[in-house]
Amino acid sequence: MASGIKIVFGLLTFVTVGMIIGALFQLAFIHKLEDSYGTELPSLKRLRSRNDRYLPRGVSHWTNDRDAEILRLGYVKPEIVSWSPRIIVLHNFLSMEECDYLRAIARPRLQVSTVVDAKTGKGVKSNVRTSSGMFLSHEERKYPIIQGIEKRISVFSQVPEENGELVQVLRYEPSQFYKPHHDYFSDTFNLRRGGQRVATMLMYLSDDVEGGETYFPLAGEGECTCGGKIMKGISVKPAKGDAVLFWSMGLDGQSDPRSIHGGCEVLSGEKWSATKWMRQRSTF
Ligand code: PD2
Ligand code: ZN
Repeated sequence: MASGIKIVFGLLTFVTVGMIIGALFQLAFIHKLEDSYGTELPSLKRLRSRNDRYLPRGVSHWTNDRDAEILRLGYVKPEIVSWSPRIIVLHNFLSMEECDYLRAIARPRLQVSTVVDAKTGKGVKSNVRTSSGMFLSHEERKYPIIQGIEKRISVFSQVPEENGELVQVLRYEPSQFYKPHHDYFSDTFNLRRGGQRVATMLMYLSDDVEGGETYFPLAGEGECTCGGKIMKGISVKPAKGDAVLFWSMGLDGQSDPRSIHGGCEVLSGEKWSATKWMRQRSTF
């Protein structure tokens, strides 16, 4: 009888110890998995290691978080609007602070806007465009906040920073507009330094504007609104922080006449925008 009890006890002890050892092994296995994947799913880890072949060993895309901050990764949302002409809207491209900053430094220096005279290449006043504007200076280009914006423009457009002209800030009051035009030059004077304009990043700095859309009459097949009117083409509504990037050159390397665009009449509120034109070569 006593030996029967001993056998049962022995078996119970064996099973219990076995279960404890099994549980410890399982815990160790889970720990090992967590350590090797971090918090990522296995599929994400595989994807990351595939991308990491472009980086030196041991360097992560996210090691330098300052880059992610400058580029506003995770905030900027691209929306392709048209392939020909090439137009893409980058939602949340600028922070609210960046918009307010650009408006604040521009406001005291605004002057009646001009257009480029095709014969002389000089800026002249015209009823083609009735806004006020100013250009940031070379000195202001060195300010960290401006450098951040310029870097973001160059990364999203893949046009080097040095190919960019100085940023122009514009203000449109009610009834003001910019008639449809091409951003590429028709004169030879302006081609001398930097070559032709290839792309434009147009950033919206204010909200609560009625009208003031950026209008592309030769884009798309449908209709859109422009300054309260229904028109053929595509228009982009100004929304504070959004930007529209469009290309003045087609994939054939030629100036694209379909890139013709304008700023529709502002019906109410104030529209503020900032333009960065990008050239074929360095403008320095
Ligand atoms: O500010 C605008 O909406 C606008 C529209 C068309 C600006 C430009 N063109 C430009 O600066 O080229
Ligand atoms: Zn333009």
